[in-house]
Amino acid sequence: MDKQQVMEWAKMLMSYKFALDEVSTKLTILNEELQFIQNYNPIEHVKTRIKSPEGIVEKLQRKGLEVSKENATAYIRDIAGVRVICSFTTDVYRVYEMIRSQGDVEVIEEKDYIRNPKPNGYQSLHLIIRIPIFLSQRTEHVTVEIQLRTIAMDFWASLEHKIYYQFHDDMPLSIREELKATADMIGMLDQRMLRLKDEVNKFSSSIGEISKEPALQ
Ligand code: 0O2
Repeated sequence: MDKQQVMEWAKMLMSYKFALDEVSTKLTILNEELQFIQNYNPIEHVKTRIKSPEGIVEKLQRKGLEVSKENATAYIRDIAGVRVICSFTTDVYRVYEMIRSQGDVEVIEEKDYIRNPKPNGYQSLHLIIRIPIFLSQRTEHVTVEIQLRTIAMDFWASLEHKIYYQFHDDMPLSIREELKATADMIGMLDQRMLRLKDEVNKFSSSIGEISKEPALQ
């Protein structure tokens, strides 16, 4: 790669970094506003990452595409990635609705692996969005992948990711089955937590207590 190409890749990655900053700010505003008006934060935490140049090259090659900046922007849609971790499944869909309804956010793809988990048990709600970033000379529209999931789903996915990297496609059947069984438990755990939260809220409203603690919404 010559100096000119290195500069072009660096400029491209900078645009993705700005897009991540935009999305992070949007999520912070939503969370802080809800904290202010409802005393409740649907978002536990947010992680962002830019795919490394090696990761982009590897994905292009895996897809059988020539390694170029143009192909990277056209075909790799998770160069900028945001992971939003919520307490409850209801929060995941609430944050999803809030993102979708922002005027400058264009949702170009959705994959609901919560309602339809992957065969290995993986659960998350994935969105590919396009948002504008305003530069000194022009406006660019940049794609960002947003993964929304609960704390429990994140726990499972992190562990599964590590295990997958040890075995790749040669994961022993017993481990695959155990992972699927634990994913089913995660699904049940999330449902029980949701019921528990509803129970707590019903109890709190029945005693009409004005609590200083944040509500479980
Ligand atoms: P990394 O290292 O997290 O970036 P595409 O990205 O469209 O070419 P695909 O499979 O159609 O590929 O996209 P999908 O299903 O939306 O998944 C993309 C990302 O979701 C993955 O990115 C993972 O982060 C996560 N993911 C998907 N399936 C699984 C899974 O079974 N287990 C875990 N732990 N994570 C998963 P990358 O680029 O594969 O990896």
